Amino acid sequence: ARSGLAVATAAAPAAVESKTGERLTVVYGSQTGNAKRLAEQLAAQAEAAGLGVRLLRADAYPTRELKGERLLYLVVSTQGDGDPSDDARGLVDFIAGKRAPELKGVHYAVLGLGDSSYPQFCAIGARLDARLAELGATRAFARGDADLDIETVSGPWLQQALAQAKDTLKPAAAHLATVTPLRPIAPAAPTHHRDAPFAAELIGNRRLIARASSARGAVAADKDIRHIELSLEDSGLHYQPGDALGLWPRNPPALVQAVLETLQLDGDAAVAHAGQTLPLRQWLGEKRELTKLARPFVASHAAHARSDELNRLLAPDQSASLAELLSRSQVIDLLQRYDGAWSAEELVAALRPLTPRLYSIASSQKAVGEEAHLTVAHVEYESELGLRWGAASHQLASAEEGERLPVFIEANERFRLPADGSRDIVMIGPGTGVAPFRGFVQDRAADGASGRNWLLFGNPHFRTDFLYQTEWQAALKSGQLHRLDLAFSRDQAHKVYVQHRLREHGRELYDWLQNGAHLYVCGDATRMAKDVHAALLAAIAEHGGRGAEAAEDYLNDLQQQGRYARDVY
Ligand code: 2AM
Repeated sequence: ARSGLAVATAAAPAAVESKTGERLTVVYGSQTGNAKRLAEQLAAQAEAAGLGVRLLRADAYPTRELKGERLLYLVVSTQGDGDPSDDARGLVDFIAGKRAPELKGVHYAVLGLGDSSYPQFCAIGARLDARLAELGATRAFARGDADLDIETVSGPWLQQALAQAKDTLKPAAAHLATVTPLRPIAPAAPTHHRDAPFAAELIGNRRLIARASSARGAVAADKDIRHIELSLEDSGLHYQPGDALGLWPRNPPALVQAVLETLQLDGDAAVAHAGQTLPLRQWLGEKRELTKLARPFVASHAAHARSDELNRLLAPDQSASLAELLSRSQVIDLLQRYDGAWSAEELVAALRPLTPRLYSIASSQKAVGEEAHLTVAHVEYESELGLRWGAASHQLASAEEGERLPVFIEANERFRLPADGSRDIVMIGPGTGVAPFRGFVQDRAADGASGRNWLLFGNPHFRTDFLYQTEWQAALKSGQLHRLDLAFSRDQAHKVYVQHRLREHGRELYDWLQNGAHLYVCGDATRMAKDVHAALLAAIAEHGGRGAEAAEDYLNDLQQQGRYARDVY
């Protein structure tokens, strides 16, 4: 449940350093909102229990106050390959670094969030946990490492955290003066949220790029990118440009059928699990992850299939091979490749709960009213054993007008247009990363913002992959878009990416930044965002006449000011 609690930001009344003693501090680092949600929940419960609490986003945490903490809880996520969330970067560096103070007398506990299909599962939580102990702080209780089925681990951890806080701290009443109030900003919690989604009607579903059709054997666009429009009418839901839409997907019925057939299980059989009884088909279609594979299921299936090959993959020295398997396989691949018998009950218990998928919203309500638009890459490919899909993207791509889909809004406070419309913005969004920038440009146009808008977009081919081509060209013509630089990677012998365009126009980029521009990056996290980051550093070094370290300081400073924001996945 959403609390109406706001985060004490850097602008909130500063706590008096010497009086942090009888207060609980909850700090979160969150990329997609899960860590934030849990931290808010914990802070609200502690506050309801009469304890003094302050809740801070990691980048608003005054690190000089670390050594004065009595009880500190960190709720932090790990991104893909072992990186912190953008908001926790500074805090993680500080705690890991040489300037971190001795922390004798500080009690703490860490809840890590992550995705066990990556080898560096919950690495940031683990690193902070170990380092705080090294600095002399006392671990109040064991770290939790929550996987995508977050609640399994976060539930007990939060309970323990609350109990520990009650034991350690005196109620706040006697210490009111020392408490930083949690300022409510949202007057009422929205009716619809993650745990109570809105059934939104699909009102538009069109292909954005042409699939190969030409008899002349022209470039084959093997990708199916969709422009999806959903109605939020009567939902009470509102969003800001930069926010994401959460969708509770269901698995493709053909995939559920394939699992049932492979395991020779009856889809109509009633299965009871965790206090709920549903037909197996419904468990698999609506409640369990089938399109993602994680280590725990591989381990269970290794036992069910008595497979030496799978058991070998689970050995510590095989982690690279296991990671490779996890990244290119689904549950069905494992079941089909390694014969093993499962009962319906065991299967439901072993599979992870289905989790919502987030899509950056590609529209502004100032332009589209009670609609939300999405740019969706339909994941569909032929594997050795048959056709495979991504759950949410396949559901969206195959949805017909009039169908209703369970959705909610996930706010993304770190990816916001400048409050001052006269600021310039630079938007770097290759592939479907362009989505939020369509919303940005719509919003600035509706506001009559005077700042300039510069978009850098890239994709394989001009002819087939120029997403929203006519809209961008119209926006250029009408003056809503001021610069458009394109990187079609496969239209020439050598690859051209958005970061190459950044370097080519490094001088202008630097001038824009010096002039107060805000920078945004959206799209692929593992390769693109890292390469773009490096290109930004290089451009700043070259055109700002700075050394590598000074360029890094410059970019860090932009990030601190909220002028370098990323929405990468
Ligand atoms: P490629 O697939 O031709 O290599 C959207 O996916 C676009 O991003 C594609 O044109 C893709 O090019 C490109 N891309 C791939 N790797 C990238 C990287 N490291 N940095 C920037 N763009 C990249």
